[in-house]
Amino acid sequence: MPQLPQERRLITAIPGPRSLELQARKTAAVARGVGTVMPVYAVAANGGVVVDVDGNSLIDFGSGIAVTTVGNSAPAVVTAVQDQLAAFTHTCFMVTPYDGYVRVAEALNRITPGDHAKRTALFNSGAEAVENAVKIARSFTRKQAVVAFDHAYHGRTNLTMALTAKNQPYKSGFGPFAGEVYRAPTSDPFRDHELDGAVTARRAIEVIEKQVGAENLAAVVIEPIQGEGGFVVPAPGFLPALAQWCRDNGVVFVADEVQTGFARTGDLFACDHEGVVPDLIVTAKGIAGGLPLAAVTGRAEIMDAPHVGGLGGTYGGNPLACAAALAVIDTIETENLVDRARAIGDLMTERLKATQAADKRLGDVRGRGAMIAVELVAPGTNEPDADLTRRVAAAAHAQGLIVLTCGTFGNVLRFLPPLSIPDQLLTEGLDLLDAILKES
Ligand code: PLZ
Repeated sequence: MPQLPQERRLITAIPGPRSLELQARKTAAVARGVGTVMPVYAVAANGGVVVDVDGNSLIDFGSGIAVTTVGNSAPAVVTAVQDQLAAFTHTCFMVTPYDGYVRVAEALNRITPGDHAKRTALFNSGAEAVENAVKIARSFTRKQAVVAFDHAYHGRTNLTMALTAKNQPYKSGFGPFAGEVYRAPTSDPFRDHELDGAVTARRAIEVIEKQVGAENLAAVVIEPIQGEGGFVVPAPGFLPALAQWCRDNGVVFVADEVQTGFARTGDLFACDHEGVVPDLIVTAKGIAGGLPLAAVTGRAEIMDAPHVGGLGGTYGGNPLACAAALAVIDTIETENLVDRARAIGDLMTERLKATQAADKRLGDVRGRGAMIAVELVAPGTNEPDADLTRRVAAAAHAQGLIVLTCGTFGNVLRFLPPLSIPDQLLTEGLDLLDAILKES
């Protein structure tokens, strides 16, 4: 499809009449538990825009929650998937395999942190891959306990709900949850005022040692930058100290890079910013430009611990998703999207810091690369202002800007534009936010 006009264009109220009609049908047909942030029904998207059924063109600061990092319907992805679609759609890798899966594994082994021998296994969703990372770590260590962190998000399946911290909306009423999951304090420089990562790591390790014990602990699972939890970048030194403790204590260090991976943060992976080499790295979202794919990649001896036939699933590493992933990785490398993510981060951070200087409700501006957030608070405190956050997001939506919120306290606006967004749309989106903040 040719590139859509890269413009914000509102020709009806948001949502427009056709979207409202579809939303009524959704309410009648789709389970209520499946919510929608912005009930605007999409018909096309690329570059930095999403076009809806009413003909409105919206600026995309969400990338479908950090998925369309290379852009929606990125040309290389479309061609690769079309070719694969015409060749075959599915055989099941566990029945008669195909080279696309092997090539994705080779590519992930090459681009993920560390130059040790690695293996990869492919799955369908981030949650499924996190679960498999835990299975693999348990099989390798012959231990059972797993540690996750305050404010963590790892998914909605039973085991990953147990790893996820936040009750509403993810867990309430859905228990009992998987056992042998423990929670440790994390590093949140804005909220805990501790800028020394080693000190915060020590605090977490003490809880782990006292409440779990390394001799029982299979894995520490951590998002190197928390996503749903509020785009929390830990204090420098926190991740390296935790990784080192895991190495010294026979514990598998699992980095959940489902939201941070594939150039999003201005490096290929968020672990790269501090030279952290995880034993296992979990990826999904940005890996395949919107096709469902996820992976666990890691040290060969750990990955090879489960017995033959112990890992898999009907669709894991589906050929269409693999074709997409190969095109995504190629696009990131040939179009230098790591640099593009950094440039987007610089532009957004500079603008948002200027806004912050004049508006003390912006308690914190943070993030890395094209993963940037603003935490809204009562001026001069760190008391969350979820109501203001809701109002700003709603006003942005009404004006054709797709923004998402996050954070345990619901007071963080997060920006995850596709790396294919032109600067002029970034600037227009930030102008809109400035105007909305002034009126809110
Ligand atoms: N790990 C770090 O961010 C998914 C959740 C959206 P799946 N985050 C978006 C929602 O409300 O369901 C995520 C993540 C991290 C794991 C996951 C889970 O990935 O592909 O949604 O299963």
